[in-house]
Amino acid sequence: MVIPDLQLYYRPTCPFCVKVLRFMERHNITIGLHDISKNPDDLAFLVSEGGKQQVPCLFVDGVALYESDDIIEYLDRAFA
Ligand SMILES: N[C@@H](CCC(=O)N[C@@H](CS)C(=O)NCC(=O)O)C(=O)O
Repeated sequence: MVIPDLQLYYRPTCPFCVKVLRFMERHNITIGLHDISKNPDDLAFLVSEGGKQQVPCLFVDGVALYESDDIIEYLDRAFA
């Protein structure tokens, strides 16, 4: 499987984000990371392209995937 462009938007204080980040760490998964609490441009991008400011949000080739369980399931399949 060709891995598409993957960009994770998150907040370090969000437990759902921490769950996704821990999963990535355990599986040595490295993708683009965007802390929306640090970068207003990232927050603006998340809202304009994703449609809401909920985190975590994984952009898969520019398409927003919300929900931590769905993100983990996607990463699990993509990197298995
Ligand atoms: N069911 C979601 C919950 C995500 C969630 O509640 N995220 C909070 C931060 S911990 C959030 O972004 N709240 C702001 C919002 O929804 O606009 C998941 O598992 O990803």
